[in-house]
Parts: sequence; C-alpha cells; structure tokens
Amino acid sequence: MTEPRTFHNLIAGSWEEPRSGHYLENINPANRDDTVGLFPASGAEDVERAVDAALDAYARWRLTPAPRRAEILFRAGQILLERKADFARDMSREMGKTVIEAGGDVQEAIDMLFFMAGEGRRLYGQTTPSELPDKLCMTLRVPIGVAGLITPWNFPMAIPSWKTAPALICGNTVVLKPAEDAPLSAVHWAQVLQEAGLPAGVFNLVMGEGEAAGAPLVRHRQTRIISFTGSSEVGREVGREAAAQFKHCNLEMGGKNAILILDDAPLDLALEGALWGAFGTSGQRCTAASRLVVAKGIYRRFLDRFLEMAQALRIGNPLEAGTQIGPIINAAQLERIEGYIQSGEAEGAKLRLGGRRCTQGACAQGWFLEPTVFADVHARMRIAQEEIFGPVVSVLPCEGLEDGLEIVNGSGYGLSAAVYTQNLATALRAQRDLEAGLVYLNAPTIGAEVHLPFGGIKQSGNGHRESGPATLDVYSEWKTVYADFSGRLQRAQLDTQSGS
Ligand code: UN1
Repeated sequence: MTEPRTFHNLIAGSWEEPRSGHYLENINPANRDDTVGLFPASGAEDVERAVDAALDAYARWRLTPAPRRAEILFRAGQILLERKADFARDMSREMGKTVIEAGGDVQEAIDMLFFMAGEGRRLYGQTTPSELPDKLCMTLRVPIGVAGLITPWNFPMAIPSWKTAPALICGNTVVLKPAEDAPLSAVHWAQVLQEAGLPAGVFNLVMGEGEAAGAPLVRHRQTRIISFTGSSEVGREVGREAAAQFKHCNLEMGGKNAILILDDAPLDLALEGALWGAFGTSGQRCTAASRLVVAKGIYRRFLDRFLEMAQALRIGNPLEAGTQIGPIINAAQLERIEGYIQSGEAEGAKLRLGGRRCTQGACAQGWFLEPTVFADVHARMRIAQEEIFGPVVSVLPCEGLEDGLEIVNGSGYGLSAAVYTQNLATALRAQRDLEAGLVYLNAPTIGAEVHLPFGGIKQSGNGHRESGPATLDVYSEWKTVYADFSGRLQRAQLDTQSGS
C-alpha cells in the first residue's frame, strides 16, 4: 500500500503546512481501508495568516474591473469542465455520493462560475432622477472585504462555488474552510482557481475542524462577510457571533422537506420523484425529501409500490456504474441515524423497510445503511420533525390538500417542499401556501439550479439567499451616489413648497 498523500492549506498563493503540524486522515466512507489523504488540522494561527493574506490582496482585487475578474472565473469554469471526470471520481471516493451525482456536483460549480462570470458585466445598480435640477443619483454594488466561507461535505464543490464565485465577482477576497469530511474537492477547487490566474491571496483555503478552524474565521474582526452552510444548531452560533460584529451573514441550514402527494397525483411520476427525493445522495441533502405526505385515497397503493421500488435500489460502491445508494459519510453520522430509527420505532411508527446496516458484499468495508421507510408516521413524532440526513423517509397519511398543507407546514424548517397533483388550481394554491423557500410542482424537493435563489425560511435560513442574482446582496453593499453638477449649494429636504 502506498503512503497516503499529504495536502496543504493555500495561503497567499503558497501551499503551506498547518502551524500545528497536525493532519486529519480522510477515509473513503465506502471503504475504511482506503485513506484518501492527510489534510491539515488547522487552527486560529492558520486562519489569522489566511485572513491577513486575503486582506492584503483585497486592496488590489477590489479595484480590478469586474469584467477582468470575470475572465478568471470563465477560465476556471473551462478548466473544471476538462477535469470533471477526475474530480467526480475523487469526490465520490472522499464522501460517497455516486459518481454520476458527483459529476453533477462539479457541473454545478461550472454552471455557477459561468453564471457569476456573466455578472461581471452586469452587477447592475439603479439610476434615478433627482428631486433637484442638475443632479444625478445612482446606486453601485461595492465589495465588502474578506469573506469567510464555511461549507459542508455533502456538496463539496458545488457549495464552495455558490459562495466563492459571487464573493469574488463582487470584488471581495476569500478564506474557505471546507468540511473536514470532504477537503479534497476543496483542494481541487483551489487548484482550479489558482490555475485560472487568480492573484495570490484572493482565494485562500484553510482546512480543519469547525471548532478549531471555522470558529476563528467567524470570530475574526476582519472577516466582514460570513457565509455558512450546515446545521441549524451551528448556524445559530455562527449567526450570534456575526451579529455581534455586524457582519454580513448568510446562513443555509437544515430542512425537513416534504412531498405532498394528493389523490389525483400522477402516480408513477410521484413514485419516481419520491424515490429520488428521499434516497438521492443517500438522503444526505439539506433538500432531501424526508416526509412523504400522502392522501388517504392513494395511500396504500402508493406505499406498496414505494416499498417495492425502494427495496430494489442498488446499494454499494458509489464508484461503480449502476450503484444508486452509496454510504453514510462517517460512523458518527451512521449512529445518529440509527438513533432516529430507534426513536421512530419507540414512538410507534411502522418500520416497513430497512433500518439495518448493510455489511455484505460491496458494503462490507463501509458505513452503509439500507434504504429505510417508516409508514403510518404521525406529524409530531421526532422522525417527522427533526432533520435525519440519511436514507430514512417517513410516510404520513393526510385527508387531502388542507390537511396535507397543515402537516407539511407543521415543521420548524422551511427549505424545500413539493406537491404532486394534476389539478392546476390545487397546484397553484399549494405553491402559494407551502411554507418553504423552494417549491416544486410535480417534481421532487431536490434539484435547484444555480441561476435561481436558493434558501429557506424558519430554521432553514436567516433571510438571505444563495445562487442567482439574489446572492449578490450577501457579497456586496449598496453605495448611493449623489452627483451635483449645478455649481451651487442645493439643499434637499428643505420645505420650499409651503413658503414658510
Ligand atoms: C444541499 O443539500 O445543501 O437542490 C444543497 C439540490 C442541490 C443542492 C442541495 N442542487 O438538491
């Protein structure tokens, strides 16, 4: 066996060892014997150096014309396109999503780079008449400073791209702290940006654990933007710290997403959508469908066929073509999911499929869980309320539209929701009344596109959006410019009309 490769942080354009000299071993979740590499266990000192580098680079980057910044993003997109297959395999190996899903993850980063590069020639503001003569009024988007980005392992290249690309196009510089479970894709991301010609220090990568490396990034006085994707629990801490320092702060957090399947649903389509929504990426998406709320008229028919289809899913090595379900990210997460399965049984939900580890054949060396289906779940049970982040889905019966909406909305989260119906009026009512940032009609809860806003309400977000032009508000400030060319003092807001 060859020695695992050791990777380094990218600070001010150089690959550096962490100050601690310590590294974290990253293991393939589908095969414990396969070490992907050793990655820096960084701490506050590394963060300090990275933020210094970003601050230094900011002085020049903010003055680089946005269309020039865009050229670098375009180039990065092209390089990524050429390496997609290799990066997808490495991603699959480090975090376990199937190789075609990993290709989709890299593609999302490509799309985001191209989309945000286009913004380099837009970044539109407004011009508007002044209330006074010989005066021009306009608004400009201006950069903010250093952006601290903290990203999860489940979309290891897409989510860093959602945050990095808009941050850079707006003229900010970046320090990225990726999840310790999927650092290799972040290394690839950094390499691509470097190769595309991004000046040293504009993008810095500091790897390590949340407490050790993420927290100092959030606390640092010079990170004026914080963008975080992860659990609501950690998001609350991040938000608190950022608020105390009045930082721009974007939080993308959990979900307890539901698909509402009504009596008139196109059944085959709904079944396929529910299967993909629940078990795609082994349910390890913040947008995963973890509740299927099914109208009583089709409940039995739906459930029987759904169980049959879920049972037939091919679980195994995500690098092999044809595998539909890969492993769980790590042992701790697997145990956490098992805790939910026990809780579901204890609360009286009917475990109709799975619930056990898969330890045979291709699964022998990894952390695998069979696709798990609970039926006759009640809306107040923990498995119907808390985010599980695994291949576990709860099926809940409902009376119809009104009752269904109440169940779907009876969640502390509000990221994504879907409805299957053939009735236009029902679909339109549902899209109006579903409490979620993303609503899908006759499609599952996953599959957001990069040019539209992404994010949720309630405990899923803090009022900001990723993706689309909406995300520019996270990464820029508005500057309002009044240009008076009258050559005399014009006093606004003097009440000259009333003559007093
Ligand atoms: C996430 O799980 O954090 O819409 C994001 C989707 C993906 C993004 C999910 N494009 O499912």
